[in-house]
Amino acid sequence: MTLLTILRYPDARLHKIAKPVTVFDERLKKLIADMAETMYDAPGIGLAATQVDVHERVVVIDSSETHDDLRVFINPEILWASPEKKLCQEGCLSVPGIYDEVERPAQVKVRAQDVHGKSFELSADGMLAVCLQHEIDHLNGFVFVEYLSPLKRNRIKTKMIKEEREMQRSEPTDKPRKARRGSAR
Ligand code: GNR
Ligand code: NI
Repeated sequence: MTLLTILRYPDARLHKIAKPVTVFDERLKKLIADMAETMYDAPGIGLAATQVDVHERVVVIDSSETHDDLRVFINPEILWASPEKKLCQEGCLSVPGIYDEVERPAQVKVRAQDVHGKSFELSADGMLAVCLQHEIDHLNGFVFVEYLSPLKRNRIKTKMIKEEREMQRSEPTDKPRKARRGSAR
């Protein structure tokens, strides 16, 4: 098992559109296992492959209270979304520390494939419905902050870039400090 690195907004790779999975093999199983481990470790209730820089249509979700109900969605598609909408406070592992309200359809019907390539359909409401839509957005290169106003989004972007810079500064490196001084920061 391997913990994967989660891309942080505003990384351009979060806007890549993921390609459909066509081969259901051991490599896919390993990716799913590593994504699940990364999601539980974070901890989060969902993770899209896009967030770990794998641009394939793979999603893992565990929105259960007990963290023992892993669901895997390969090539997920929204077949139906309810006209009824719901506001939910959302967060994202790619935008750590930021939470804001997003309005989405309250219920969705999704079609996806399992790890073996078998197609299934699922009707979801509550947190699972929110999470499915949030993860499918990731596969389409969309991060939840893009639903917020440009003002909020720009504030978030600036904060994330600043934090990233602070993290780089305090991170240990194999280079002597002297060699790092000249870099552009
Ligand atoms: O862990 C997560 N929590 C969450 C809370 C409200 C709405 C959506 C989510 S998904 C998020 C994990 C994540 O970033 N998935 O892409
Ligand atoms: Ni997310």
